[in-house]
Amino acid sequence: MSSYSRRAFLHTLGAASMAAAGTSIFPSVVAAQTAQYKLKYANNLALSHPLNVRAKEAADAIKKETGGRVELQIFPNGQMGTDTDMLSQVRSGAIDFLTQGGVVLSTLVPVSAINGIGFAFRDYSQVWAAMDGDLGRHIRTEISKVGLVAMEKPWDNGFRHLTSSVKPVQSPADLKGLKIRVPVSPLWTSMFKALDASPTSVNFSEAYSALQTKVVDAEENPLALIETGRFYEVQKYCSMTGHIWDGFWFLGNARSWSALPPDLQAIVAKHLNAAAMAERADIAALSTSLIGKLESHGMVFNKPDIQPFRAALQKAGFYDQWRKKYGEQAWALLETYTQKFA
Ligand code: X2X
Repeated sequence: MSSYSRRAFLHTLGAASMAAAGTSIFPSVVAAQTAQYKLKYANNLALSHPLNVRAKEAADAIKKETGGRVELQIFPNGQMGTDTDMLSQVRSGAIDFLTQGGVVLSTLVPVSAINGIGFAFRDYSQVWAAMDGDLGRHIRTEISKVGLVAMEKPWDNGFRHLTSSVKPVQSPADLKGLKIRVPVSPLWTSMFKALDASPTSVNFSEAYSALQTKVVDAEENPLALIETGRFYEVQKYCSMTGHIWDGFWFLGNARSWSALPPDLQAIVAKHLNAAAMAERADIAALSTSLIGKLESHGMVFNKPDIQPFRAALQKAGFYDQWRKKYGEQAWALLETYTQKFA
């Protein structure tokens, strides 16, 4: 992964120096380089992930429609640091935008993890009804209280599945003592502890090496990330649990956002939200088409019955505990879109 990011970086440098060399010959290149608003956008995903592919399309469309006044500069692949670092940077204004999972953002905005309650959503129709509806609106309001602006449409990360280098997970008993990497988030740790596993919080940029060096034996992520993050190189089994759905909020620093005149804000928001919709379709397609590809890389798939996992969480008091933490109002919003937990 690191040689990949170095290549991407060199490629970027190459493009920049070519543009610089061309400036005296092509004055239009100079114009393109002097955007009035240069907005730095960082994320933790590989360049090949649909999120970066669609973000690049949005950046091009924004540049075009604003006549070069707004330039969205993309820093993918954790180039700006770990998830925790990037969250501080977007709050301080060192970067202007960040896409971050709601469940990770919860270290700052607790309710943003509520969509990650284990086995809450049955399918995407429930997910998008909730996230584009009242639940998403409630979370965005809470996000706005910490100096951040969330674009209206969350992007998809996906339904998460378990991977392991030691054995397939077929029932809750297989999780007992399993050393599993989870993102830095209280909800995740709590859920895997309730399932009797042994979770360790690791930022995404360090997850691959934690698996490679066997600090942990397992991790969990949507298929698009298992593929673009090359986890199949260090993981053998993939158990299709779909235990958590999480998406990415497109977060802006509130000061950077309000520095943009309203007409430019409208253009930026329009293209980012449209890109989110396109990215959702990409992920939905990949969530089935990638199985064959990952099998060809040697991964072995199984599909456990999820009822015993849900029952184990219930029995461990997981749902009751988080219902109390989020409060009745937020919990009721979640249950408007999912089946009831009690
Ligand atoms: O860290 C992860 O596993 C990731 C990339 O899926 C999130 O951002 C939650």
